[in-house]
This record gives sequence, structure tokens and C-alpha cells, in this order.
Amino acid sequence: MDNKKYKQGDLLSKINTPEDLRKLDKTQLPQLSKELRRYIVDVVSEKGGHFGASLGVVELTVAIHYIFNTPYDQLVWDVGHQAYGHKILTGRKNQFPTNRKYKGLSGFPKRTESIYDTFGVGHSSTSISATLGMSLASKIKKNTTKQHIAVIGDGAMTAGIAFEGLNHAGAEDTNLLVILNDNCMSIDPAVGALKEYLAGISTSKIYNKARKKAWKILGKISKFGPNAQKIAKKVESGIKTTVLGESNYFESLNFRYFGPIDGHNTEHLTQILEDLKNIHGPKILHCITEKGKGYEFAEEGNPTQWHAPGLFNKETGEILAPKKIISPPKYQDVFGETIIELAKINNNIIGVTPAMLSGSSLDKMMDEMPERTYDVGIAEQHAVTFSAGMATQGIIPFCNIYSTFIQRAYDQVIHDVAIQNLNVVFCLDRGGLVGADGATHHGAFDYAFLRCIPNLIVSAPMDEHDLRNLMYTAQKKTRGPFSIRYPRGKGVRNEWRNKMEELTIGKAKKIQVGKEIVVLSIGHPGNFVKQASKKLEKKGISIGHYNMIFVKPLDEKTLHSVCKKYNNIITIEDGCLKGGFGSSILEFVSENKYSNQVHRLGIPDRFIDHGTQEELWAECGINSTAIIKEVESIIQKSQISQAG
Ligand SMILES: Cc1ncc(C[n+]2csc(CCOP(=O)(O)OP(=O)(O)O)c2C)c(N)n1
Repeated sequence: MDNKKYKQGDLLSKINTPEDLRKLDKTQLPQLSKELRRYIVDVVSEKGGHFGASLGVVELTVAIHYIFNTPYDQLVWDVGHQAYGHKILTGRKNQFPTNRKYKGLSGFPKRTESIYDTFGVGHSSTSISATLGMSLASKIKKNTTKQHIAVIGDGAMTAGIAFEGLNHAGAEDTNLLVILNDNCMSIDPAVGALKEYLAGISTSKIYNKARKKAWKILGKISKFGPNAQKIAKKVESGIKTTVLGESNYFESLNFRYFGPIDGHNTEHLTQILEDLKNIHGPKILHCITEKGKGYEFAEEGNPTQWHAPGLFNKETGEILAPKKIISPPKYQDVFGETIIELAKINNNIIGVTPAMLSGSSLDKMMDEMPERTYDVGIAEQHAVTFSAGMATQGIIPFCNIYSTFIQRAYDQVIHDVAIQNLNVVFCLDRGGLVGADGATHHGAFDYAFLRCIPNLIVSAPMDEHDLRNLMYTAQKKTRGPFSIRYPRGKGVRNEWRNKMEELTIGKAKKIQVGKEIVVLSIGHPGNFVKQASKKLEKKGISIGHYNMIFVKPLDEKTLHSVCKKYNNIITIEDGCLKGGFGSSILEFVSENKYSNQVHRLGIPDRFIDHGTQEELWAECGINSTAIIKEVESIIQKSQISQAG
């Protein structure tokens, strides 16, 4: 790992923990924020990672750690992609350049990494529930001094679980502060009615005028001693009922709503946070921030692009790998182009994404056919049931969800789609090991948790042509639920726009015939098998290979002939070994009383951290080297046993 030292600035260089930060004078906080921001720009431009969100919360991060007694006070970052400043201020400054690298810091807060990371995150919208849990635990322990703070974005606030947390928290008398970090953006522009509502509050002139006056009084409430609570309540309800009426969303859930305030003003932020410390019960502080704040190219550019821009030239703002179709293309782009092609010939097709418009490349369809493309917010459960509703009316939704995020909607897949045998096409992007996002984001479990669901077709393409053919097949006739799972990153073909053809459901493709050993692959690892067999051929070893395409239904006819022809079957999948594709082959062999040896390659039974996909595949034994090793070991063992 390269050990380049990054400049830290006079103040930042002296800060290792929030305790050091608290020794600063309040007037030094803007300078510290500047240095922190510059350090993030310097490192992320050269090392990659999430970007705009962390820059947007620099002042908020400094203010929270300055005012609250972390780690005693419990701070939870929602999603955690914006927590780089937090990591740097909480003992990980010098390791920050290893962020998201193999064996380096995780890109998200992680309990095993730091005592300041109170809750592991990565998937969104958990912060309110988790913090409420912590605050009620404090109550059970009769601890009335501990503060519990959730920082959640306006995008994350669109998820059902965030509402569930608010709903519960509003009915509990605990010491909970929710800081709503409102930058009007998810990864793509925020969507939905809540966005309109928040924009309404933020721009209401009468409200803001009244609020400013009220804050002047509220700023002094801590000096009112025992009467502080009463006075604060009076002032707030004064402005809220006159200006917002009874309709304040958060107030109606029994939260006390403060704001909106400028989330980039450390003086104001620290003053308000100090005041809020003295107000008991569930409260929400609405902060307005700007994604990419303080880095002119991000401020002026496209915030979606600056969410996670990859490497860039910090002086010129040039993004080194701009988003365009490359060759071979990314699987997501093949999906994004193909759905448009299909939607042009089939009027019933629509596209659905829960907040991953550009990540799934469904933004292409949104540009071309906005009336047939739905970004429903960070709401995977809703995306699935909404698609189910559409399907009852003969529409064919292509519901694109990252493999890891469909875990959120498991019941909806079973209850709302599969039981009713509805024709929803699940396009599961980022299947398998995804790389730098790590354990929270690997799409490791989908084969295992989908293949046990009746009615559901479970498939995975080996390359771009398979993907296009599967998409074509899924909409060609009504077949019930159909899942197509593909990996993060590039495919393998420069010429990928084949003339699409209908596949036979549950039919494997024979790639080559071999002698003793056959490899059954599902999905993109089939390409590793191709590489391995070329190398093995040079050593005079010939292996059979089938690209199974379908995990369910399995191609039983092919499997019977495979079991009769080959003694040794190697299975390979970029998915968990427990219960996955290889397990389905073991079941087949056992249930049909064959005596083949089945050797499974795939993700072992533990959570895999972050790194490049290549590093992680190597760690798990999902690559051509692992296949060659397995083949040679089988040969060696069988020769030994033959000799014996
Ligand atoms: C359940 C889930 N779905 C999707 C994502 C992908 N994702 C990561 S960050 C993000 C946007 C979050 O927006 P917001 O909370 O407003 O934070 P911001 O980036 O604007 O600061 C999304 C959709 C996720 N992490 N978790």
C-alpha cells in the first residue's frame, strides 16, 4: 500500500480525537472545517470513494463532535457514506488514505473499527430506529445524561423504516435528536412528496422570519433554568401554529421541530446544538446543506456525478473515468440500453428503481421515456409491491434493485409477487462481490434466498448476450416472477448488441466437453472457467463446462447426463456457498442417488470485507486460478487413490 503523506493543515494536524477538537476555541472551527474539507478532497481525489456527501456535512461533523461528548454520547450516521470527516476526527486521520482499500479502513462506520462508530451502516435509513434503541436502553439503565443523535439525509428519510422509527420515537419520552441533513439530493435528485414538503418549509419567507426571532429567544433558554423547557415549547409552538399550522409533519409525530438552519455555519450550529442538549424528548433539527460544499467543481457540477466520482484531478475538477459507455460495457449499461430497446417494441414495459437511477443506468430510460420510468425513492419494499400492483394490470415492470438492497424487500418478493405468480422482472444489479463498498453491499445471498421461493425463475447471465436474451425472454410472454442477476462492472464483449433471442427456461448452455471433470458455472464466473480451461488445455487437461444460466428451474436433463459422464463436478458461483447454486447441485446429486464428487467454489460462510473485486474473488477462490487449483487437486487425489 502506498504511504503517501497528505497535508493536514495546522489545526487538523493536532487533532486525533474529538477531545482535541473540544480544546479549540469556537472561532477556530471554520478554519478546522476548511482543513478537514481539504484533506478529504486531497485523499478522495487520489484514492476514490464517496465524495459530495462528506463535504456537505463537514461543519455538521465538527459541530456535533465539538458539542456532544462522543463517544459517550451516541452518534449514528445514516448510510455512513458521508462519515469521512467523522472518521478523520475520531482517531483514523492517518489511516484515511486506506479508506475502502483491501485490509484498509471501511468506507462506512463499523463497530469493530472504532468506538466512535456506534452502529454499523451501509444500507440506508436505519439511524432513527437504532438511535431510538440506544436511547431507550439508556432509559432502562436510568441514564438521563447520555445524548443520542441520528444524522439522516433527506434521501434516507424517504424509506419506510425511517418513518417507522419516527413513529415509534414520537411516542417515547427519550433523549433523541434527529438531525435531518437536507441537501435536496439522494444520489440522484430527491423524489416524492416529502421533498416538496421540505422545500416548502425551507423557502417559506414568513416562517423563516418568525423562526429567526424565535431562535434569538431560544438561544437564551438554557439560562432560564428549570423553566427552560416550558419557555422553549411556548416559543416554538407560537411560530409553528401560526405559520405551519397543525400540518408540520414532524410535529404531528410528536417530534419538536427546529430549523431549517444553515448547516454550514459552525457558530450557529454549535449554539443550537448546545441549546438542544437541554431540551428533553424527541427533537428534529432540520439543516440545509449543499452536497460537494467547498469544492467549486462539485458545487457547480452535477451532484450525482460528484456523489462518488472515482479518481479526479483536484486542480481542474476533471473526472478521470467519466460516465460513458465503455468497451466492453458495464452490465448496468447493457441493462439500461436494452430496456429502452425492449420498451420500444413492448408498450407494457416500465422501469422501476428505488433511488438507484444512475447506478442502475435506468437514467437513460428516464431521459428517453420519463412517463414509463419510476424512481420511487429509497423504498425497496414499496418498489416491489408497486411493481406487483402494476403487474396485476398487465404491465411488465422491470424492477431494478441491487442484489444487496432486495434483502430489504424479501417479504414483498414472496408475498406480493411470487404467491400471486405475478409477472415482475427483477433485474438484480451488483450481484456477487462488489468490491470497495464491502460487507454491507456484497450481493452474496440472492441465489440462496431466491431459489427457495416457488414460482420464481432465478437466472444469471454469463455475459452481455445472455443478459439481453434473458431480458428479452422475461417480457416475451407471461411467465410469473423472473429474476435476472448480474455483477457490478464490465462485461466481456466489445460487440454486445446481439439480435436478442428467446431462451428456453431452465436450459443450460454447453460450452465444451471434457473428460473426467466438468465445471458448472452460474453467471459471470463462467468467464473464469473459460480462462482456466484454456490454461489447462496447454497442460493437456480438458475439462467440460456448462453455463447453467438458470439456478431455478435447474436443467435436470443436462444434469442427469453430466452426472453419468463425469465423476467430478466443480460448481462455481459469485454467491454464498451455503444454500446457493452449488448446494442445488449437491441436492440434485443426492436426491437422484448419484455418487459424483461435488466440489463447490463460491463465497464462504463469513462476511467478506472490502477491496477490489479481483482481490476479493481471489480471497474467496472465485477465479481462474482457483479453478485450476481445484482441477489439479482432483487429478492429484484421483491418481493417488488409483495408485493406492
Ligand atoms: C437500502 C438502501 N438503498 C439504497 C442505497 C444506496 N444509497 C446510498 S447513499 C444514497 C442516497 C442517500 O441520500 P441522502 O440520505 O439524502 O444522503 P446524501 O448522499 O444526499 O447526503 C443511496 C440511495 C443504500 N445505501 N441503502
